[in-house]
Amino acid sequence: MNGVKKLIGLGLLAGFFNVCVYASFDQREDVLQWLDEADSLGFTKAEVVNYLAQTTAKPSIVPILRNAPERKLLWSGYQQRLVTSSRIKRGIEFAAEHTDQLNLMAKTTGVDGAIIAAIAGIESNYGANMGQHLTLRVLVTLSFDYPRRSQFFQRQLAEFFRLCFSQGLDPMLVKGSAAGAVGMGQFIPTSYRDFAVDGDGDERIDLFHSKADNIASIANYLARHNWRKGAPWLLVVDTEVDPLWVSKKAKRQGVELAEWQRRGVSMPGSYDPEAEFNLYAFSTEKDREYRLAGANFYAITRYNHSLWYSRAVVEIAQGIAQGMAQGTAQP
Ligand SMILES: [Ca+2]
Repeated sequence: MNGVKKLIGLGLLAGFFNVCVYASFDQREDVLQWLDEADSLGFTKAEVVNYLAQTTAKPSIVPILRNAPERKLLWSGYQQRLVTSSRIKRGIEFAAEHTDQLNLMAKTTGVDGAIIAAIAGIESNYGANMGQHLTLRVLVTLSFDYPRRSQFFQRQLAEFFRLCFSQGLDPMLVKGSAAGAVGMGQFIPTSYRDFAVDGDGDERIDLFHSKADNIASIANYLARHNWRKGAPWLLVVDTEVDPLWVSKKAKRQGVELAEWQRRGVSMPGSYDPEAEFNLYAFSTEKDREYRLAGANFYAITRYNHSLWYSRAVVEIAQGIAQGMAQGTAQP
């Protein structure tokens, strides 16, 4: 941790003195060694060196990642910030605007349109804010000046070059988040490679310009993480529970619903008794709220491992679904 702090300090100093402490990326041994060992990046190595020569470090990115807000709050504070009426209202508008495609996704992948919309809402405010950081600059900084995650980000960097090459994008111009994620659903480069799909039928996968490609890609991401059509998103538990039953992290394997019921846990509605669920707790200022979550909640946690994030997606989606239902009921 001290090493990282030192690097951040040096980085800030470098920024202050107009970047004279660091050698530029194309001159650094660790960078050149990475490039030497990398499998084909699409571009020639000389081209990659040229891009690296034009890229400066952005040390301020590292603290942005380290201060993820949810570590300091209660669920209720996080909920207040993310699950807002304006986000739900915009989600209803987004769903209305893209009804045909969302319905098509529900039909072909089983993923509910409201869930797709909610993820787009949290990730990028429905595409309005897909990130203003230069992706190459972010990924190079995190690859080589953030030792704790360097392997992860070096994989993303390699994939980013391949992506730009295959999609005909200029690596110097692509923009996204402070963690190198792009598009309406904020896909990191390896997710782009593995899960992004063509939604508008032009045979290109373009998460920078095509809303249809983004919608289809979010749906595909969840489908590929075992989304189950019609299964519940998250069940409210309003009975006493044994705190030992609570899972602290998202888990795929769970306990059959019939067993939960045998333990005296009840919930509104009736569901497949053999489906597996986990119990999660969410703290508010006054108490702890309990929820049972099955396969679909788990699929959302594959998008972002945070239980809070995933519950926020569900609650925004519930608001959107409710709004959509009211909309269609009107003449
Ligand atoms: Ca397309």
